[in-house]
Amino acid sequence: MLVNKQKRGARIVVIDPRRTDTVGDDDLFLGLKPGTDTALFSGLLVYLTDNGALDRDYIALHTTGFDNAIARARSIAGSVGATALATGLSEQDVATFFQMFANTPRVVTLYSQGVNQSGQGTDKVNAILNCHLATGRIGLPGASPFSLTGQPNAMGGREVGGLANQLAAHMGFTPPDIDRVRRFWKAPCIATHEGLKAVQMFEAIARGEIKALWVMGTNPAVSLPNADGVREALKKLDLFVVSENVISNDTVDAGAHVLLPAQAWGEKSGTVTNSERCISRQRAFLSLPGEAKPDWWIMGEVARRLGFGAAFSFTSAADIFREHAALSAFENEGARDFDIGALQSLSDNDFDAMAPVQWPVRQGAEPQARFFAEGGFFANDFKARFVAPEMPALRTETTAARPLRLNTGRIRDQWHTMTRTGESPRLGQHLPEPFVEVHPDDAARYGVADGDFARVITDYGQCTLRVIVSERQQRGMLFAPIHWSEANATGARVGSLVAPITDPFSGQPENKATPASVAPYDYVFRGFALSRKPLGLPAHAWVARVAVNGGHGYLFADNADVADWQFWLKSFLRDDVAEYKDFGGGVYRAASFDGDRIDTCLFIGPARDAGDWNVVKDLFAADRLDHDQRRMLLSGKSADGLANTGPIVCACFGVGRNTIGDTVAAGARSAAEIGAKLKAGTNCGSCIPELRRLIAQMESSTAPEKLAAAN
Ligand SMILES: Nc1nc2c(c(=O)[nH]1)N[C@H]1C(S)=C(S)[C@@H](COP(=O)(O)OP(=O)(O)OC[C@H]3O[C@@H](n4cnc5c(=O)[nH]c(N)nc54)[C@H](O)[C@@H]3O)O[C@H]1N2
Ligand SMILES: Nc1nc2c(c(=O)[nH]1)N[C@H]1C(S)=C(S)[C@@H](COP(=O)(O)OP(=O)(O)OC[C@H]3O[C@@H](n4cnc5c(=O)[nH]c(N)nc54)[C@H](O)[C@@H]3O)O[C@H]1N2
Ligand SMILES: [Mo]
Repeated sequence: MLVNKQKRGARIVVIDPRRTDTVGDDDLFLGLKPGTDTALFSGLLVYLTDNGALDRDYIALHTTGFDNAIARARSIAGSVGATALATGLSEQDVATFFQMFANTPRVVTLYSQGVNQSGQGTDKVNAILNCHLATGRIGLPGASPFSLTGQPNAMGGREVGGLANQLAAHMGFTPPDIDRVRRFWKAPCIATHEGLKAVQMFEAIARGEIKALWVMGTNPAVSLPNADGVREALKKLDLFVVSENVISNDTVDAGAHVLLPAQAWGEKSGTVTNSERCISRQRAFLSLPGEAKPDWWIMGEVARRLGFGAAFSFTSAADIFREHAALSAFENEGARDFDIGALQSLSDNDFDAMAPVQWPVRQGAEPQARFFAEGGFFANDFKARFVAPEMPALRTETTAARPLRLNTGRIRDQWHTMTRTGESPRLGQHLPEPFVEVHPDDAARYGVADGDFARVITDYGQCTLRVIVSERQQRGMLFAPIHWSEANATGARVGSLVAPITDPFSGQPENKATPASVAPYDYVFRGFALSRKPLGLPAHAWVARVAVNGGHGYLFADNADVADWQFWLKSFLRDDVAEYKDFGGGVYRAASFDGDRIDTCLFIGPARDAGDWNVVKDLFAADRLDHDQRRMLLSGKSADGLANTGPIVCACFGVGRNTIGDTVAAGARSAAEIGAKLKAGTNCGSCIPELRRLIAQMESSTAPEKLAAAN
């Protein structure tokens, strides 16, 4: 995206209630009210219609339903002014966006969970698609709607039918599809109707209607809405099986009866499909740990024991792929887009050597790089349907008791429930603790302060999170990342806050707009512990576990007596503990050594003065401390007087905020200049937006004369 902007002058419009790192300096940022995308794109459709920007031929030849769609769009947002009112944007920004879209033939609309995870996600998508269909901007180079799938193999999951409302190979639950798959699989008892989608499935488990569950490759006790309810539901199962890479996570710990060890990414062999329909071989490059087996092998063994051995006689990933390819072509005749029939007879060697290939790969047909530019939609009449969306409205109201809306999502350096990324010391450096972002006005109004703790409460649960006060947050909204769980923090499982309201078609939960309140939560003491072995911290403390080099890290906060911590430490560390205590001042620091290196250390102090986590963490990682370092350790400061680098911004090269600040003070004025001096941002580049932000912050907070002096 950045290259496209720099090299080809692409202009970027970011539509998000929150100003994220995706927003660059000269981009148009549309900080709309949550859930109002349908109004924005309805207003756009009206504008395109009234300003001669429609592709009338495309509409006539390749679509149906335009008249209804435009009539509905007019009633939702019939003008620039009405759009501004409905979305909370300024008329000028709305008009700029509409003109840009109308005047730019090559426009791609990328969307993901801000659109999908909503009680009206399907309508939001339809409103976007309507604008692209109406302008014929679909399936052309640089002109198309583009749903960004999240999971690395989300497309592959759809191809094999990994959804409650699909059979395999893009077939649904229509009678002809059911019959076709039944015959191909010789499966007389095949399911004949859609299953329950995730949220409804767990509601059915809670009602006792589902007795057995097999969870594979997901951590629903963390990631589903009303996650406390999900955890309770799991306890009701007669049979609860989990296939996992990890021995413990919140779902396993909810009482799995059987835990099956699955091979992880890098250990297993198969294929994955990217968003542009490209199937690539994924080859194992790690040796197999312990008893781990591929998920497909585990399923095959279970099927065999249930008496279905003949249907599951696969001996390799290649066997499965050949059957999958054959089903995709079975009675297809061009009716289904997903057809890789030409690959159904690959030998084992050909499968191993398979180069990435874009589907369809039909037998005897030319490859097809693009779909839909000249119609040919997969419907009986080959036409796309305009769908008139419902009037946009969130399904919940804020109230005096829940005056804010909780938005949830991701952060740069963690993946989902952290079962893998949570083990990486490098990734743990950027944002090590679970947090909630609050607008400055809301922070003042509800009495919460940057760096302190707050309780976020909804009708479903409550969490205790560190507060980040930020102008990038919209007034009236909170944002909390989804990554932390019971397994790595205390009371920070954000899924427990989220309302289980879903879209009627997709089943996607409205994860980004739950009514919530926020209130300060005071902790008298802050601290951290580092140890070579995992520690069980006292239950009264709030704790976030952080991956560190050389052992295990814990950031904590507490209200118990400092002396209790000494007592706790001495319960497992007996000899040779160096201590500094000032119980009256609320300070306790202790360290034990194993030869020349730290074995365990504990730092606790009032408010934010426990010692410098970044400095002590580095000392802990060292194999040996010299005399000065050892002497200075309990001061919690760096022995060589080196400035603390601050929280890490560039995870690739471990460059901290303070170091970057010094470089900016010394004259660096762009991310490239910082990169040249410190290497920060020169590898993966994902910290470049943050580098730019730091420069902008420092420029606005530094008086011009001071800047001049620094130059
Ligand atoms: N680092 C990292 N990357 C990931 C993942 C990860 O866990 N970590 N997960 C992957 C997966 S599976 C997925 S699905 C993708 C998700 O990728 P995204 O969808 O980009 O991720 P989210 O953080 O959920 O961000 C959604 C954005 O939508 C905004 N939003 C909230 N409400 C609305 C609304 O009403 N309208 C609009 N227009 N925007 C709104 C939020 O403020 C947020 O910035 O990320 C993938 N990439
Ligand atoms: N509030 C809120 N909730 C959300 C979201 C949000 O934005 N807000 N986003 C939603 C989205 S888009 C997503 S994708 C989900 C993600 O939520 P989950 O899918 O629940 O999260 P992961 O941490 O990816 O869980 C994957 C699990 O599978 C295990 N695993 C990894 N590889 C393998 C394998 O090869 N085999 C097996 N058997 N197990 C494996 C991992 O250890 C991990 O425990 O969260 C959803 N929940
Ligand atoms: Mo996702």
